[in-house]
Amino acid sequence: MEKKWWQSIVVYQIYPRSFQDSNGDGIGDLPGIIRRLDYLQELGVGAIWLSPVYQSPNDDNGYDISDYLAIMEEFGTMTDMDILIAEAKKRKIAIIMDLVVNHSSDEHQWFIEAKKDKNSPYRDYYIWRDGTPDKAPNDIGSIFGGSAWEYDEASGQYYFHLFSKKQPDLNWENEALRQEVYRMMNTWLDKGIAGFRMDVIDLIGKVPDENITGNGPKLHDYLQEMHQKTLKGRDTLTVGETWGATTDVAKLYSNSKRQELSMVFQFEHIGLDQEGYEKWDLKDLDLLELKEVLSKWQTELGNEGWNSLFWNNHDLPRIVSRWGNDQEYRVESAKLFAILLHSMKGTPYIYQGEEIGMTNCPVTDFSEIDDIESRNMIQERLAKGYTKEEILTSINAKGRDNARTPMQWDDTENAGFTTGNPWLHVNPNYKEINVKAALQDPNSVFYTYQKMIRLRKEYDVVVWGDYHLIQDVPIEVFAFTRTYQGETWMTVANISDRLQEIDVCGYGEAAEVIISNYNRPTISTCCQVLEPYEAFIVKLA
Ligand code: TEU
Ligand code: CA
Repeated sequence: MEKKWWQSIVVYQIYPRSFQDSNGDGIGDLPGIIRRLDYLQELGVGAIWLSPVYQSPNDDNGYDISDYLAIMEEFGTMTDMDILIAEAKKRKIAIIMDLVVNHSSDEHQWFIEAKKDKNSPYRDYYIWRDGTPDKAPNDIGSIFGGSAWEYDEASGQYYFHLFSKKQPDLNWENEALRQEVYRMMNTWLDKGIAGFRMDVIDLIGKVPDENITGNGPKLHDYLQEMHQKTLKGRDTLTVGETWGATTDVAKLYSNSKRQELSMVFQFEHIGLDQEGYEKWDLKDLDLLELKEVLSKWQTELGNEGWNSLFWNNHDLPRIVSRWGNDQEYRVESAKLFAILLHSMKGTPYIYQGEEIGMTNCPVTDFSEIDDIESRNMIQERLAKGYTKEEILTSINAKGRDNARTPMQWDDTENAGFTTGNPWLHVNPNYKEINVKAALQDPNSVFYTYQKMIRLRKEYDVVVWGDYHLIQDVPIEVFAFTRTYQGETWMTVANISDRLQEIDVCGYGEAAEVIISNYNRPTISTCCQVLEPYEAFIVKLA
């Protein structure tokens, strides 16, 4: 496989609303991001994935777009966007934009026209079906709760929405719609962005009448057509958000011979602490399963695909709170997750604040909750008889606001995020956990991320090495080797707050400590006792 620039970089995800406010209105914006580019350069990232910055009524914080070629007023102007692209480029940072084309906003001109007139050419840009007010076309549910069908009285038809009713699904069967999307993508690519993160792209091939939503029959035809019309001949990074991807499906998307995408986000590990169909139903993580799932993805793509690696994004709880220990071992466990993930094969993604070990931000009252997914769930579960306490437990564990509290820059009021009133509460632990403090402390989580990014640039074994899971260790210990051109590195991570012992000298002696979150000068692969949340990488002799 031809080597690509996006195989040896690390991508940093920015949720613009929460990153840096520059004008005191309490909302992060593009000038704020520009101000922080030097920080991202110091971290060492090669690309930024920007969550949506397009014009939007913000029913789902920008994932409901009313104009794909305009910037959300609160975030700035198109000039700001051009400056961001240019300033990032100077620092060798590529800009990857979010492409949300499974649905638009109901305030998009296309939908306004479509709703107004059954005979409008835009009508078929969306998915309409006959029905009566009390009987929807079928019982497909919205991912945000309730039916996926919304009745439109004026026309006596329903329109389809897999997310909120302000996010009507686009009809990819319509040729003109597809061409509009490709034109829009080309406009952005011509501006100098380096690619797209494609929101719920596995849903665009849906066949609602047959109850098919994900992985529809024409999905890959559309992606190949998209590639021909937009990406071909450009050196882009594209990553599809694909909740339903198996390793075989991931190869369909990311085998470069098929000319679709660079890679996909797979979510198999993300579901491991969930009981049943809903993420709100919690269960403990089974570490054996985590090892099996991640190892399967490491080995099964082989040379026919490429992995993305992530613990976090704007939809997920913070990893140190979720599977680490955000109290006594916050620093150790945050570093452990960095060392573990960033020594695997694939392109790693860091979600803003992860690099300083930001934590979940628990709430005690429904009034503190902003996110539409959580708010809809509250209504649904209250109606089903759940208690307030049960609902809050789920939201504090899995709610999307956890990741969306403002970035913690320093210990001044509102964490240096804004001089005004932040749109969402700042985590009160900002006095201790913030970028300024992290940069001043050579032992901070930040420098572990910085080092892991540097290692990927400097050592081929991190990028290309073959992965091998080490089985004969305690369940709590995640250990593997990577081997490339005769060189082998071993990663060991104790995902527990108890001591563990490993004896893996069969793999070789440790010749050199590459990184250790307990700053050990030497490490043995024979009878080595591991401290709580200890993680290291050694080069084997
Ligand atoms: O997320 C897709 C998606 O399915 C999520 O709603 C997911 O089920 C949930 O958040 C799990 O926590 C993407 C975006 O990342 C998300 O922010 C958007 O709300 C959604 O698409 C609709 O555009
Ligand atoms: Ca602002």
